[in-house]
Amino acid sequence: MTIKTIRLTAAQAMVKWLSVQMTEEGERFIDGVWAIFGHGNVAGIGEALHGIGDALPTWRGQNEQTMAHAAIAYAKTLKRTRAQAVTSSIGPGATNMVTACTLAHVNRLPVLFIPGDVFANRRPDPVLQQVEDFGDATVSANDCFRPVSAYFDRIMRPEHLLTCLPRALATMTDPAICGPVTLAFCQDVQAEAYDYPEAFFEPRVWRIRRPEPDPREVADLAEVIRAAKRPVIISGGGVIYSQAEADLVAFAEAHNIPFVETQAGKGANSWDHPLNFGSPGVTGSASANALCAEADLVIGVGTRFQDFTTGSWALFRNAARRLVSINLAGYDATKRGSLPCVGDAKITLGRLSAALGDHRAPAFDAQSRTDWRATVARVTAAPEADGAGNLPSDVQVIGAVQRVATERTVVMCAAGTMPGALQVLWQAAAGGYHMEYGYSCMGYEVAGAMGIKLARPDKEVICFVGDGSYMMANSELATAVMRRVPFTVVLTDNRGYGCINRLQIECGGAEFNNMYKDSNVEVQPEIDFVAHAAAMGAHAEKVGSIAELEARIVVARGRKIPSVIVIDTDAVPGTGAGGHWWDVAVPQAGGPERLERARAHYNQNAAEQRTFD
Ligand SMILES: Cc1ncc(C[n+]2csc(CCOP(=O)(O)OP(=O)(O)O)c2C)c(N)n1
Ligand SMILES: [Mg+2]
Repeated sequence: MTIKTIRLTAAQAMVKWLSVQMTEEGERFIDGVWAIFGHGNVAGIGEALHGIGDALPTWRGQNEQTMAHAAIAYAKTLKRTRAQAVTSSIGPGATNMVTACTLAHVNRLPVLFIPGDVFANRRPDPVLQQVEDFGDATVSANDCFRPVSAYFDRIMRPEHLLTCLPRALATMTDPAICGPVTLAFCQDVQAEAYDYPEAFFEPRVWRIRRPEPDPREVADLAEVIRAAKRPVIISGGGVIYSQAEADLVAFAEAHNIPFVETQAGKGANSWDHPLNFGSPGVTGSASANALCAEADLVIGVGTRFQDFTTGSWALFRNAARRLVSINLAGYDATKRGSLPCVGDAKITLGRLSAALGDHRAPAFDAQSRTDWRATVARVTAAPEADGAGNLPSDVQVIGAVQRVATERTVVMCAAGTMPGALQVLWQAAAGGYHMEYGYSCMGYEVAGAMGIKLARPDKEVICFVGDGSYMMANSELATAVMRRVPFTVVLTDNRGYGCINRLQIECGGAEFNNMYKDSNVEVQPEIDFVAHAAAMGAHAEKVGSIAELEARIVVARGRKIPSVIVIDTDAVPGTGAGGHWWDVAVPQAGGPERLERARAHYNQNAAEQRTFD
């Protein structure tokens, strides 16, 4: 039997194969490829991408890390049903992506990383940018991707593609092990010709499966839920990835169990559902935290119980508390001694509900929820004009955006004051919240906003970014300008790393090296963010008041390019409501009295930690 083959370079084979991997909806799973070329990808992958044209589009970014951030935000917005690829040269282009790859890994999001790699044939070694390891000839800079990829491979022969590409897609579309894939592609191999079987390039549909739970685990869960007096549901990001938002509400309603939403899970259901008590944990609402503190049964659904969710395990204080965990990953389902139920959230909630029949948990007090709503209204209210010239707080900025937000609005952020403040205070419409708080990576914001808008052009994307995060990475703004991807950036300038400054104070430290005023500089900077953003072609302006901010966000809706609205804020006030202790290790010896006080506070809270059920 002769097998029909087609002669292609390995790079041509890779892009041809990627272009025919489809979703059930008939779209490419890999939407396109972000690329910055250099040696190690320009001649091989670069030529192949040019050749394939619109069948797998290529987009040029400004920085490998941030173009990967855009890819990550795209996949998160589309609930992991589609992804993008990112390719770089060898060396610094590749290692620039390691942070983004880690971010995707922590958040369990699919991205295909294709860094160029050194020559497999080793003829020209050491090539420009090659790491030379004295003791291990197989080491390259791309080994940095190994611990932060869901699947890592190095393509050292053209025929490796036959096995590694299907594995790559299998990983990215597997809901239990989903994460970034790194295919480090040796540069000589990219250019090498090979006779690939024609059948390899037949279009293939990748279905994202929904694993059934084990009926015995469902029965176990039903039994503990029946016995619980004060159960609470922790609704995590897995609820969104499983598209189980309505199922979660149906379950909560049928069995009279209130729910709280984690950072990754926030916005799965609208804030105003009567059973939605807000967010739990370090940056949680008072109503959610009261519920969690008293709960005798904590039902995690699609959550990995990150420390912000658990208040560093000091939040669930009921001595009789029991943890259960519904999760696709056995790893998460069995965490901390929880009673596991491994399965897809949507399917599992249905099975569990059937097992519970007409069981309803005892009545609970909903007053805390009403009180909390009043608190939110109070702290986010526009400031009274008192003529004193005080700067608005970040929380008042949130209030301004909230008052003009619509059902179309998606707010997003990643690091700084705003993620915590938004988790506590933002009243999210269903699907209106995008927070990268698995890795909380400064510099995700601007590029992430572009990724969200690319995934959902019908949405209004509002990006909150601090002056610090903006300074760290902003240049994809230029990409968004040239690609005509509009979103609104609300840049809160408090002249430094405000949230870390507050953390430093809380931990008993001196104010040091966070705000410019406390840093080793000759002159205090006056960074003109408006001029900076405008120089990249964005619409940029500064507003002097909360009322003006509201008005300018509305006007920005009509633009085809990003709008950057800068507002000076007061760095001192925190959220002023809600919250819970966070374990940040305080020096255990020496120091002035403020350190001693912080230490006493720390020890008191650490005593509340319960790290195993
Ligand atoms: C890449 C990265 N480096 C450092 C940190 C630690 N960090 C978290 S928030 C923050 C300061 C953020 O400052 P800014 O963006 O101005 O926000 P603000 O807190 O002032 O509102 C720092 C340094 C991080 N999360 N990510
Ligand atoms: Mg700041």
